[in-house]
Amino acid sequence: MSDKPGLLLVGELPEWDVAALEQDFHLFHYWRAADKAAMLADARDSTVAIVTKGEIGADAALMDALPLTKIIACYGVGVDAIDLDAARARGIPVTNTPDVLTEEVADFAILLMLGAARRVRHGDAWVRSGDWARLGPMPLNTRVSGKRLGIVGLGRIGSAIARRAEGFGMPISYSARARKEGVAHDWYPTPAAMAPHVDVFCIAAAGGAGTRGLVDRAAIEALNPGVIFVNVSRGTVVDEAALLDALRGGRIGAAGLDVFLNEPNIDPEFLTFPNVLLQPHAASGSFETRKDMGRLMRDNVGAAMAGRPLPTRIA
Ligand code: 8YV
Repeated sequence: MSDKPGLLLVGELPEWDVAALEQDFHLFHYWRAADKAAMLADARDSTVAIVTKGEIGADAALMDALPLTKIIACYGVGVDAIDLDAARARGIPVTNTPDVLTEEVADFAILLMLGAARRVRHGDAWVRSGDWARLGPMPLNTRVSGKRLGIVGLGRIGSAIARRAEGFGMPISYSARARKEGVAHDWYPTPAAMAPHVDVFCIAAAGGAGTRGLVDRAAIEALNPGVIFVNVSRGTVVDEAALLDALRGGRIGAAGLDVFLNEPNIDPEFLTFPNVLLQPHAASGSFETRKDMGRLMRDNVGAAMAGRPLPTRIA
């Protein structure tokens, strides 16, 4: 038995974070445990920290299985998959990794807009398949610059997307519960109210109970035909059945999707649409950003162990 305190890794982390954590902790790699219950029983009397990821979270049962837990540190900004009420009830602080991924995710939203509208997948396949030489130029696609952009959720990431879109000459509107002080963009109280006024519709709202199904069937049915549809937030924010109906019906011109319900086992129908650019929840996935996220996550864990204030406590 190790004399180091235990730390449960709920999901897989890059080797540099694993190596750094191993200096101070005995790691329980929960994500690769064949017998998860046995691992929790092993970890119970020594584990003082749970490290999880945005898309995986932590539930009350996990917290109860590790009663010495002093922190749940999320490697990611979104804590919607963590049962925050359960953590609060047990006096366990929760931290996340805000700011360090904002610009990266905003870059990715622009990439999805451009990649979907300009049919980047199609162009790549056109070259590789020999269609270029055989058939000539690929079919035409859709411009992004100057088009009207609507952003669902103008938080840190939504605002960073808006800053970039200004460089593309895009008139910007946003939907949010309340108008944001000092923001000149057009405001709509709901995605459905905004939908008819935009050509590019981009979801950047935080996930969680408060935004579940926020982009509802009414919003999807109110989209302009040919709209470019992008989601870099959470699959839960969208009525996915309505989105699939709109894709099937040809109402959406192109979509760039990084997030889905039931990741990574997404609805296979998404694979059937040639005008959808699919990504595996990868918006924050550059070396640089993941290193920054890991550092911030570890700073939070270190602070919890030392009894110092937590740098980015969210609950
Ligand atoms: C993931 C994310 O956490 O920050 C978030 O909320 O969803 C992502 O950055 C990332 O994939 C790490 O697992």
